[in-house]
Amino acid sequence: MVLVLMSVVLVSSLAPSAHGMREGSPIVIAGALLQWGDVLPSEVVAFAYRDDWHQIPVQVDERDIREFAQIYGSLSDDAIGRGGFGSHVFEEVYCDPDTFTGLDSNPTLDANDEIVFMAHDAGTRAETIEGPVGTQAGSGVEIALVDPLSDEATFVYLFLQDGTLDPSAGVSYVDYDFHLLSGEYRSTYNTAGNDESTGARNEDHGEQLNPEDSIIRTTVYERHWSYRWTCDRLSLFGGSSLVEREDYWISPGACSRNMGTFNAQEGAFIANISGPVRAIRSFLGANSGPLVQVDRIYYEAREDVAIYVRVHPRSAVGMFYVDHTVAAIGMTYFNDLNPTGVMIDGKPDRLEVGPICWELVAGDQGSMIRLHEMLTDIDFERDDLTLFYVDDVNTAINLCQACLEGCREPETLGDDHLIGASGVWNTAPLPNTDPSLLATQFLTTLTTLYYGEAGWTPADAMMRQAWADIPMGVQWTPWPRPADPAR
Ligand SMILES: [Ca+2]
Ligand SMILES: [Ca+2]
Ligand SMILES: [Ca+2]
Ligand SMILES: [Ca+2]
Repeated sequence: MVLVLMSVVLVSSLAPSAHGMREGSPIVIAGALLQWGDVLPSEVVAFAYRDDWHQIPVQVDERDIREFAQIYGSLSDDAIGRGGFGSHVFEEVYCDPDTFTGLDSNPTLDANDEIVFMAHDAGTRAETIEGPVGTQAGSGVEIALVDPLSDEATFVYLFLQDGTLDPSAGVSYVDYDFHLLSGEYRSTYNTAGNDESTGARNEDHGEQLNPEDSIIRTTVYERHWSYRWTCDRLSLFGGSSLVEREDYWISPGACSRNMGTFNAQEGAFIANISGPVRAIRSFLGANSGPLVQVDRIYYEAREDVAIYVRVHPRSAVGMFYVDHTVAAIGMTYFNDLNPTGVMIDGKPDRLEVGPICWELVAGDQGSMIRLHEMLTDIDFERDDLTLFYVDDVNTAINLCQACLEGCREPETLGDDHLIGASGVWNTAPLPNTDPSLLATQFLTTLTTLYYGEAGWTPADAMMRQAWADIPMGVQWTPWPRPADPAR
């Protein structure tokens, strides 16, 4: 693939020896922490001190409260214009001027906006009281990152700039090209999920709506999206795609609901944001759960996926699972119940099943870790959660099909195999979690993915599990400190 036409220069910041600095992990700070008064997000710049000041990339993502109906594109006086999904239901979301979500109603850096930089870009404590060139005197804030796992502290300094600096520091860790085949999002996206020939609501097993050719690219991994829910390519270091599908089943082989049916009906994008520190792909709509929300946040070597399950009662929660391509044959699959691993070779394996915390897929092609977490007030039992794992090129499990353009015949997307396919399977019934149906309970599943070089072992997964369990301490103080002696 020729990369010379890329609009930004992707830069790698990763150093193999930087494990103690939580390599690949972001630090996200709420605007509420900073007390600069009315400043614009573009005024914020970040520096690390390593014998001298070095500018590091920083990003501000604005958030605001929105009515879901607005995100679907319904006018306030015409709530049924695009289906009226989520009228009178509000949530704080990422802002995007190119979707119906629109800009933050407060253009300054306000309390719910997020400032993000990478933990491993931090440096030492500044040995000077002179701020960096291009910054406003008296605006400095020292952020101390204290890692309880190592008792080490590293430092990042935020400043307001004078207009001469670029907050990206001239680099980009991730580039997201959201490309809708129909054209501009607001004028062409079929948020109502209507059949384009009849104008009626599309069949749930009907044609896939709103095709895309969207790419997320870093120096470590690349993802390609063909529909709102469908990532049909995930490659590491420019290699072949290793993931054939990331799909949903209510139980293995049950195709009444899957990403094909999600794509066929109503949905909307909340926000598409590209770099320099992270990209955000945030969207809504899973059949009769129009307020089901997915936030996928992409860093250079990590991806955070939050699925806000907002839906009427269902017979089971089900599972999101990952299925690999034949290019993954030869890799090894591990999880915390099966740390010795099994070979991904299309031949069945014997695994301990039960609730799992982490998964690792590693081989010459590179390594992928998935950490699993759940935020909920539903009383799930430990036995409700189990492992789904199938490695079988001749699987007897029914694989779902979807209607592509024109819907002549439903087709199996990708291949006919389950290759090292796995996921966290929640077999418990799901109570009402849809706020538009006056739900009183909630469920959010969180998955943190790390991508890296060949040869990661369970120790690499356990270290990242520890990072998730014991967050980095973040302390801040004005800089230079008033008590600092003049030197
Ligand atoms: Ca805001
Ligand atoms: Ca704002
Ligand atoms: Ca096997
Ligand atoms: Ca497959």
